[in-house]
Amino acid sequence: MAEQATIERTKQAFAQAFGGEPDLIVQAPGRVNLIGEHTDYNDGFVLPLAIDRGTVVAARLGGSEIRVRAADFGEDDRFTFAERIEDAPPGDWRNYVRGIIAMLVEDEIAPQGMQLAIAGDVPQGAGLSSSASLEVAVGLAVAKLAGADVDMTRLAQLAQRAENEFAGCACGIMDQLVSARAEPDKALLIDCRSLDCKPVPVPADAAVLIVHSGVERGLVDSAYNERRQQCEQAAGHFKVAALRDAEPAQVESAEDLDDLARRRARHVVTENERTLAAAHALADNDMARLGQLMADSHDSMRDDFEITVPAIDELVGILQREIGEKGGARMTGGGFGGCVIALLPTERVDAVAAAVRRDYHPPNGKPPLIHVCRPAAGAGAL
Ligand code: GAF
Repeated sequence: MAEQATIERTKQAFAQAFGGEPDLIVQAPGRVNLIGEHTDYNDGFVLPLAIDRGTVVAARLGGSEIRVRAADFGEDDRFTFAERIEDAPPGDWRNYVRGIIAMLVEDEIAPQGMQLAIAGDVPQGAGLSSSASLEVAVGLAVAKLAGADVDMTRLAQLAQRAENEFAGCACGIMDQLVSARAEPDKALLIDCRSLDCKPVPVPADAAVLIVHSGVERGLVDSAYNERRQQCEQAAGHFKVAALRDAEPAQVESAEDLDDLARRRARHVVTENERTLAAAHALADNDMARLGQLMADSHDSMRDDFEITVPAIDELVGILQREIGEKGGARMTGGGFGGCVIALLPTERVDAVAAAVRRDYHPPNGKPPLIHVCRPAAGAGAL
């Protein structure tokens, strides 16, 4: 859920760019992942939640083309889908918008003419899924303009394809699905094979603490795509459809597997087990167990999947030391920078945040950005 100021900014941008009032306004949140990293594209399990930051889209039917104003960049786009919708240069925000609209056109859910104004408040490059929230928000706005009663899981799948085909990242379904289907005060245990989503209550006295490491994620799609390929090769080695189907013992005992492939596979199969165990621990309010699982997850990302960086390892160490057995901390998201998530008792937040400000010195030389929230709602009309 985006902030009120972002909603106001979107309305103003709409009035400036197109005049008058929109027909509808929708929002879709960014996300943070409690546990289950790089498991989604292995058909495995993830446990993310929506944050209180998102993307807002104000939309109106009309005209013969699609006109878009991106308030955050002061830039525009306009196109028709009489011909194939082309992608924009790599890294351009237009790819996310064009991508999801192209997918909706393929699904025959898109009006020929419309105006969209967009603004967001998910920090970019932080690994909090600003792009998924943009895709889902635009997709929902366009589907609603078309009068389509689109299923939210289907919308998330289209948004994932937009990211794969237009933005060039071979991402899994987690970010788009949690943005579309999250529930307030709950994390979502997602089975990324069946796409079943099970809400898991986050204890009322717990807070979600997100700390930006000060390491921007930047151009990391190639490293992400490489991990995905390594997982697919390992699945091929075990002759299974996806690493979700491999057993930890099988990974350990395979004789003709090189060290790198074994470590990549070990991360995924053990992370799936940890994610299922973490959902139980969360539901039971067993914060010590959850904290241990989060610590093990971080170690596995550092040693086996090799997606952390030294500054993040240090930040996680500080958080774990301060939180003790009352919660946990780990890197969250695709890796190579971005944010760390901690779950801890609300009453401990101020002391832990003070310790982070005192002891952690981000490599960008700025004070660490710390955000505290509770799990927010998924995408919807405002
Ligand atoms: C990124 C991807 F977009 C997700 O699909 C997921 O794989 C995540 O990295 C790692 O868990 O956010």
